[in-house]
Amino acid sequence: MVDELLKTNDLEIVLVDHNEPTGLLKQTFSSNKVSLIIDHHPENAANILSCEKRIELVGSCSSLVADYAMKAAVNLPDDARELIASAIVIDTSGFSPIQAL
Ligand SMILES: [Mn+2]
Repeated sequence: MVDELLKTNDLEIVLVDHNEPTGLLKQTFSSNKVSLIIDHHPENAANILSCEKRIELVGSCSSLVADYAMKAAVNLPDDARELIASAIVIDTSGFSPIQAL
């Protein structure tokens, strides 16, 4: 699969729930392929990625994904909506105001 992706000239990578390429992604792809970051962790000041960023320190990154999709008028299928809602409930320990990132 990585070989196929490397052949894709117009490849765009979206980082979700982290804001810097790591592991295989960092080793394999140029950072200029990252077109969007959606994350709820503090950004490393040394992060050189200059793509579009949606970084807010909220309880669940899924909230940001849902908001991004709504603003982009993306009509998510029901199973994706259910998955996002479930992740928000889990990440926020049932909407607790005190949660870990
Ligand atoms: Mn997270």
